[in-house]
Amino acid sequence: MTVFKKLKLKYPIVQGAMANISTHVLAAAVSNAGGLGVIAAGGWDASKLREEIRLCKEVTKNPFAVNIMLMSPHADEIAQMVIDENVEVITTGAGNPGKYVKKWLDAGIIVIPVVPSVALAKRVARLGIETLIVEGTEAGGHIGESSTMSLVPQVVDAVDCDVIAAGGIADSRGVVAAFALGAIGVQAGTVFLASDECPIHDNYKNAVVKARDTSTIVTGRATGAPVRVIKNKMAREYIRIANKGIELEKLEELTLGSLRKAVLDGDVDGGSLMAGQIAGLISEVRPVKVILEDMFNIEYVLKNLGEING
Ligand code: TUI
Repeated sequence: MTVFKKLKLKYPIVQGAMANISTHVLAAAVSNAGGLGVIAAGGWDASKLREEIRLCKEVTKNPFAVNIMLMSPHADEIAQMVIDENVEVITTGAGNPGKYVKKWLDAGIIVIPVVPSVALAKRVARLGIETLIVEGTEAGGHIGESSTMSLVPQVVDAVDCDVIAAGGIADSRGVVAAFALGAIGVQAGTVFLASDECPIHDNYKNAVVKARDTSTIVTGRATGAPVRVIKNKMAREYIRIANKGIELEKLEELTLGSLRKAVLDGDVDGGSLMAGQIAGLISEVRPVKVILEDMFNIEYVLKNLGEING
Protein backbone atom coordinates (compact mmCIF):
# COMPACT_ATOMS: atom_id res chain seq x y z
CA MET A 1 0.00 0.00 0.00
CA THR A 2 1.38 3.44 -0.86
CA VAL A 3 1.95 6.03 1.83
CA PHE A 4 -0.87 8.10 0.32
CA LYS A 5 -3.35 5.20 0.73
CA LYS A 6 -2.08 4.49 4.26
CA LEU A 7 -2.67 8.12 5.23
CA LYS A 8 -6.04 8.17 3.37
CA LEU A 9 -5.15 11.32 1.42
CA LYS A 10 -7.37 12.63 -1.35
CA TYR A 11 -4.39 13.50 -3.58
CA PRO A 12 -0.95 11.80 -3.90
CA ILE A 13 1.00 14.97 -3.24
CA VAL A 14 3.48 16.12 -0.61
CA GLN A 15 4.00 19.84 -0.11
CA GLY A 16 7.70 20.62 -0.45
CA ALA A 17 9.32 21.86 2.74
CA MET A 18 10.53 25.44 2.48
CA ALA A 19 12.62 26.87 5.34
CA ASN A 20 11.00 29.91 7.01
CA ILE A 21 8.04 29.55 4.62
CA SER A 22 6.19 26.30 5.25
CA THR A 23 4.97 27.05 8.73
CA HIS A 24 1.92 25.36 10.24
CA VAL A 25 -0.22 27.80 8.24
CA LEU A 26 0.78 26.47 4.81
CA ALA A 27 1.11 22.86 6.01
CA ALA A 28 -2.41 22.85 7.48
CA ALA A 29 -3.86 24.46 4.34
CA VAL A 30 -2.39 21.67 2.19
CA SER A 31 -3.44 18.92 4.60
CA ASN A 32 -6.95 20.33 4.90
CA ALA A 33 -7.22 20.41 1.08
CA GLY A 34 -6.32 16.70 0.78
CA GLY A 35 -2.53 16.67 0.28
CA LEU A 36 0.26 16.04 2.79
CA GLY A 37 1.24 19.38 4.32
CA VAL A 38 4.80 19.71 5.61
CA ILE A 39 6.22 21.98 8.29
CA ALA A 40 9.84 22.85 7.45
CA ALA A 41 12.15 22.81 10.45
CA GLY A 42 14.76 24.73 8.43
CA GLY A 43 17.09 26.46 10.85
CA TRP A 44 14.56 26.62 13.73
CA ASP A 45 15.45 25.22 17.13
CA ALA A 46 13.40 22.44 18.75
CA SER A 47 11.20 24.71 20.86
CA LYS A 48 10.08 26.90 17.91
CA LEU A 49 9.39 23.77 15.87
CA ARG A 50 7.45 22.16 18.74
CA GLU A 51 5.24 25.23 18.90
CA GLU A 52 4.55 24.97 15.14
CA ILE A 53 3.68 21.26 15.41
CA ARG A 54 1.21 21.95 18.24
CA LEU A 55 -0.38 24.86 16.33
CA CYS A 56 -0.74 22.66 13.25
CA LYS A 57 -2.64 20.03 15.23
CA GLU A 58 -5.07 22.74 16.31
CA VAL A 59 -5.94 23.73 12.74
CA THR A 60 -6.02 20.39 10.96
CA LYS A 61 -7.18 16.94 11.94
CA ASN A 62 -5.55 15.48 8.82
CA PRO A 63 -2.04 13.99 8.72
CA PHE A 64 0.89 16.32 8.15
CA ALA A 65 4.67 15.85 8.09
CA VAL A 66 7.70 17.60 9.53
CA ASN A 67 10.79 18.09 7.36
CA ILE A 68 14.15 17.97 9.09
CA MET A 69 16.89 19.91 7.33
CA LEU A 70 19.92 17.80 8.17
CA MET A 71 22.46 20.61 7.84
CA SER A 72 20.77 22.36 10.75
CA PRO A 73 22.77 22.63 13.98
CA HIS A 74 19.55 21.68 15.80
CA ALA A 75 18.99 18.41 13.88
CA ASP A 76 19.93 16.08 16.78
CA GLU A 77 17.62 17.79 19.26
CA ILE A 78 14.78 17.98 16.73
CA ALA A 79 15.19 14.30 15.81
CA GLN A 80 14.16 13.35 19.38
CA MET A 81 11.54 16.09 19.82
CA VAL A 82 9.50 14.87 16.82
CA ILE A 83 9.25 11.44 18.47
CA ASP A 84 8.10 13.01 21.75
CA GLU A 85 5.48 15.05 19.89
CA ASN A 86 4.09 11.97 18.08
CA VAL A 87 4.78 13.32 14.61
CA GLU A 88 3.29 10.84 12.14
CA VAL A 89 5.47 11.48 9.07
CA ILE A 90 9.02 12.83 8.68
CA THR A 91 10.71 13.97 5.49
CA THR A 92 14.40 14.86 5.47
CA GLY A 93 16.59 17.01 3.22
CA ALA A 94 20.10 18.35 2.70
CA GLY A 95 21.88 15.28 4.02
CA ASN A 96 21.91 11.58 4.83
CA PRO A 97 19.34 10.80 7.59
CA GLY A 98 21.03 7.43 8.30
CA LYS A 99 21.86 7.99 11.96
CA TYR A 100 18.24 8.78 12.89
CA VAL A 101 16.25 6.36 10.74
CA LYS A 102 16.18 3.34 13.08
CA LYS A 103 14.93 5.31 16.04
CA TRP A 104 12.20 6.97 13.96
CA LEU A 105 11.04 3.69 12.40
CA ASP A 106 11.08 2.01 15.85
CA ALA A 107 8.79 4.82 17.06
CA GLY A 108 6.34 3.92 14.26
CA ILE A 109 7.00 7.06 12.24
CA ILE A 110 6.73 7.04 8.43
CA VAL A 111 10.13 8.27 7.18
CA ILE A 112 10.47 9.70 3.67
CA PRO A 113 13.98 10.99 2.87
CA VAL A 114 14.46 13.44 0.00
CA VAL A 115 17.34 12.23 -2.18
CA PRO A 116 19.07 13.87 -5.17
CA SER A 117 20.96 10.80 -6.47
CA VAL A 118 20.81 7.04 -7.04
CA ALA A 119 23.72 6.58 -4.60
CA LEU A 120 21.88 8.16 -1.68
CA ALA A 121 18.64 6.39 -2.64
CA LYS A 122 20.44 3.04 -2.39
CA ARG A 123 22.04 3.95 0.94
CA VAL A 124 18.75 4.90 2.61
CA ALA A 125 16.82 2.03 1.03
CA ARG A 126 19.06 -0.39 2.98
CA LEU A 127 17.82 1.15 6.25
CA GLY A 128 14.27 -0.13 5.75
CA ILE A 129 12.81 2.98 4.13
CA GLU A 130 9.66 2.24 2.08
CA THR A 131 9.18 5.58 0.31
CA LEU A 132 11.61 8.14 -1.11
CA ILE A 133 11.20 11.60 -2.55
CA VAL A 134 13.50 11.91 -5.56
CA GLU A 135 14.26 15.54 -6.24
CA GLY A 136 15.62 16.81 -9.55
CA THR A 137 17.78 19.87 -10.02
CA GLU A 138 14.82 21.89 -11.37
CA ALA A 139 13.68 22.29 -7.75
CA GLY A 140 14.11 25.43 -5.69
CA GLY A 141 16.47 25.76 -2.73
CA HIS A 142 19.30 23.29 -2.08
CA ILE A 143 19.61 20.92 -5.05
CA GLY A 144 21.48 18.01 -6.60
CA GLU A 145 22.85 17.70 -10.14
CA SER A 146 20.44 15.43 -12.05
CA SER A 147 17.16 16.45 -13.65
CA THR A 148 13.84 14.95 -12.54
CA MET A 149 13.26 13.38 -15.96
CA SER A 150 16.51 11.40 -15.86
CA LEU A 151 16.79 10.75 -12.12
CA VAL A 152 13.32 9.42 -11.25
CA PRO A 153 13.32 6.34 -13.53
CA GLN A 154 16.91 5.54 -12.52
CA VAL A 155 15.98 5.51 -8.83
CA VAL A 156 12.76 3.56 -9.57
CA ASP A 157 14.93 0.86 -11.17
CA ALA A 158 17.69 0.97 -8.55
CA VAL A 159 15.70 0.50 -5.33
CA ASP A 160 12.72 -1.44 -4.08
CA CYS A 161 11.00 1.66 -2.61
CA ASP A 162 8.02 3.70 -3.70
CA VAL A 163 9.22 6.90 -5.35
CA ILE A 164 7.64 10.35 -5.15
CA ALA A 165 8.91 12.70 -7.87
CA ALA A 166 9.94 16.29 -7.10
CA GLY A 167 11.42 19.19 -9.04
CA GLY A 168 9.70 20.98 -11.91
CA ILE A 169 6.13 19.89 -11.16
CA ALA A 170 3.37 22.49 -10.88
CA ASP A 171 0.45 21.33 -13.01
CA SER A 172 -1.41 18.24 -14.22
CA ARG A 173 1.05 17.62 -17.06
CA GLY A 174 3.87 17.37 -14.53
CA VAL A 175 1.79 15.02 -12.38
CA VAL A 176 1.07 12.68 -15.29
CA ALA A 177 4.73 12.80 -16.36
CA ALA A 178 5.78 11.79 -12.84
CA PHE A 179 3.48 8.75 -12.97
CA ALA A 180 4.84 7.91 -16.43
CA LEU A 181 8.36 7.85 -14.96
CA GLY A 182 7.27 5.30 -12.36
CA ALA A 183 6.48 7.57 -9.41
CA ILE A 184 3.50 6.98 -7.10
CA GLY A 185 2.96 10.69 -6.50
CA VAL A 186 4.61 14.09 -6.50
CA GLN A 187 6.14 16.67 -4.22
CA ALA A 188 5.72 20.33 -5.16
CA GLY A 189 7.00 23.44 -3.43
CA THR A 190 7.21 26.37 -5.83
CA VAL A 191 3.54 26.20 -6.83
CA PHE A 192 2.57 26.70 -3.17
CA LEU A 193 4.70 29.86 -2.92
CA ALA A 194 2.03 31.39 -5.13
CA SER A 195 -0.87 30.39 -2.89
CA ASP A 196 -3.16 32.62 -0.84
CA GLU A 197 -2.26 30.71 2.31
CA CYS A 198 1.52 30.89 1.89
CA PRO A 199 2.79 33.18 4.67
CA ILE A 200 5.40 35.08 2.64
CA HIS A 201 5.48 38.74 1.63
CA ASP A 202 3.37 39.59 -1.45
CA ASN A 203 6.51 40.86 -3.22
CA TYR A 204 7.94 37.31 -3.07
CA LYS A 205 4.69 35.84 -4.44
CA ASN A 206 4.70 38.41 -7.24
CA ALA A 207 8.31 37.56 -8.11
CA VAL A 208 7.23 33.91 -8.58
CA VAL A 209 4.26 34.95 -10.73
CA LYS A 210 6.46 37.23 -12.85
CA ALA A 211 9.27 34.68 -13.26
CA ARG A 212 10.03 33.28 -16.71
CA ASP A 213 11.66 30.00 -17.75
CA THR A 214 15.15 31.49 -17.40
CA SER A 215 14.54 33.47 -14.23
CA THR A 216 16.26 31.16 -11.75
CA ILE A 217 19.97 30.76 -11.11
CA VAL A 218 22.06 28.50 -8.86
CA THR A 219 24.16 30.13 -6.15
CA GLY A 220 26.43 28.30 -3.72
CA ARG A 221 28.06 25.90 -6.19
CA ALA A 222 31.45 27.14 -4.95
CA THR A 223 30.59 26.14 -1.37
CA GLY A 224 29.26 22.69 -2.25
CA ALA A 225 25.73 23.71 -1.28
CA PRO A 226 24.05 24.77 -4.53
CA VAL A 227 20.83 26.72 -3.98
CA ARG A 228 18.36 27.67 -6.73
CA VAL A 229 16.87 31.16 -6.40
CA ILE A 230 15.13 33.73 -8.58
CA LYS A 231 17.82 35.94 -10.19
CA ASN A 232 18.16 39.33 -8.51
CA LYS A 233 20.79 41.73 -7.24
CA MET A 234 21.51 39.55 -4.21
CA ALA A 235 22.02 36.37 -6.29
CA ARG A 236 24.43 38.12 -8.67
CA GLU A 237 26.36 39.63 -5.77
CA TYR A 238 26.54 36.24 -4.06
CA ILE A 239 27.99 34.57 -7.15
CA ARG A 240 30.44 37.46 -7.64
CA ILE A 241 31.91 37.24 -4.15
CA ALA A 242 31.88 33.43 -4.13
CA ASN A 243 33.93 33.43 -7.32
CA LYS A 244 36.45 35.76 -5.72
CA GLY A 245 36.79 33.42 -2.74
CA ILE A 246 35.18 34.05 0.66
CA GLU A 247 34.80 32.00 3.83
CA LEU A 248 32.10 29.34 3.46
CA GLU A 249 30.43 30.25 6.73
CA LYS A 250 29.96 33.85 5.60
CA LEU A 251 28.27 32.64 2.41
CA GLU A 252 25.90 30.32 4.32
CA GLU A 253 25.00 33.17 6.64
CA LEU A 254 24.31 35.38 3.65
CA THR A 255 21.97 32.77 2.12
CA LEU A 256 19.79 32.02 5.14
CA GLY A 257 19.81 35.62 6.39
CA SER A 258 18.75 36.90 3.01
CA LEU A 259 15.98 34.29 2.74
CA ARG A 260 14.45 35.83 5.84
CA LYS A 261 14.71 39.27 4.25
CA ALA A 262 12.71 38.08 1.26
CA VAL A 263 10.11 36.14 3.25
CA LEU A 264 9.44 38.68 6.00
CA ASP A 265 10.30 42.09 4.51
CA GLY A 266 9.55 41.42 0.84
CA ASP A 267 13.03 42.64 -0.08
CA VAL A 268 13.13 41.27 -3.63
CA ASP A 269 16.48 42.92 -4.46
CA GLY A 270 18.53 42.15 -1.34
CA GLY A 271 16.67 38.98 -0.33
CA SER A 272 17.13 35.38 -1.45
CA LEU A 273 14.03 34.20 -3.34
CA MET A 274 14.30 30.42 -3.37
CA ALA A 275 12.13 28.93 -6.14
CA GLY A 276 12.26 26.18 -8.75
CA GLN A 277 12.53 26.46 -12.53
CA ILE A 278 8.79 25.79 -12.86
CA ALA A 279 8.12 29.29 -11.44
CA GLY A 280 7.95 30.34 -15.10
CA LEU A 281 4.76 28.30 -15.50
CA ILE A 282 2.98 29.92 -12.57
CA SER A 283 0.89 32.92 -13.53
CA GLU A 284 -1.35 33.69 -10.57
CA VAL A 285 -1.73 33.39 -6.81
CA ARG A 286 -4.52 30.91 -5.99
CA PRO A 287 -6.03 29.18 -2.97
CA VAL A 288 -4.30 25.87 -2.09
CA LYS A 289 -7.55 23.96 -2.70
CA VAL A 290 -7.75 25.30 -6.28
CA ILE A 291 -4.07 24.48 -6.92
CA LEU A 292 -4.64 20.86 -5.89
CA GLU A 293 -7.86 20.50 -7.91
CA ASP A 294 -6.03 21.88 -10.94
CA MET A 295 -2.95 19.66 -10.53
CA PHE A 296 -5.06 16.52 -10.33
CA ASN A 297 -7.47 17.45 -13.10
CA ILE A 298 -5.68 15.09 -15.45
CA GLU A 299 -8.53 14.60 -17.95
CA TYR A 300 -6.98 17.08 -20.37
CA VAL A 301 -3.59 15.37 -20.30
CA LEU A 302 -5.09 11.91 -20.72
CA LYS A 303 -7.16 13.16 -23.68
CA ASN A 304 -3.93 14.38 -25.32
CA LEU A 305 -2.29 11.02 -24.69
CA GLY A 306 -5.36 9.25 -26.09
CA GLU A 307 -5.14 11.30 -29.28
CA ILE A 308 -1.45 10.46 -29.67
CA ASN A 309 -2.39 6.80 -29.36
CA GLY A 310 -5.09 7.19 -32.00
O1 TUI B 1 16.94 20.10 1.19
C1 TUI B 1 16.42 20.46 0.15
N1 TUI B 1 16.19 21.75 -0.14
C2 TUI B 1 16.54 22.82 0.67
S1 TUI B 1 17.23 22.75 2.21
C3 TUI B 1 17.32 24.42 2.28
S2 TUI B 1 17.98 25.29 3.65
C4 TUI B 1 19.58 25.59 3.10
N2 TUI B 1 19.91 26.83 2.82
C5 TUI B 1 21.15 27.13 2.41
C6 TUI B 1 22.09 26.15 2.22
C7 TUI B 1 21.75 24.87 2.44
C8 TUI B 1 20.47 24.55 2.90
C9 TUI B 1 16.81 24.97 1.15
N3 TUI B 1 16.38 24.06 0.27
N4 TUI B 1 16.04 19.53 -0.77
C10 TUI B 1 16.33 18.15 -0.62
C11 TUI B 1 17.72 17.89 -1.02
N5 TUI B 1 18.52 17.15 -0.35
N6 TUI B 1 18.34 18.40 -2.09
C12 TUI B 1 19.62 17.92 -2.08
C13 TUI B 1 19.71 17.12 -0.97
C14 TUI B 1 20.80 16.35 -0.50
C15 TUI B 1 22.11 16.71 -0.74
C16 TUI B 1 23.15 15.92 -0.25
C17 TUI B 1 20.53 15.22 0.24
C18 TUI B 1 21.54 14.45 0.71
C19 TUI B 1 22.83 14.79 0.47
O2 TUI B 1 23.72 13.92 0.98
C20 TUI B 1 25.03 14.24 1.20
C21 TUI B 1 25.58 13.06 1.94
O3 TUI B 1 25.86 13.24 3.12
O4 TUI B 1 25.62 11.99 1.34
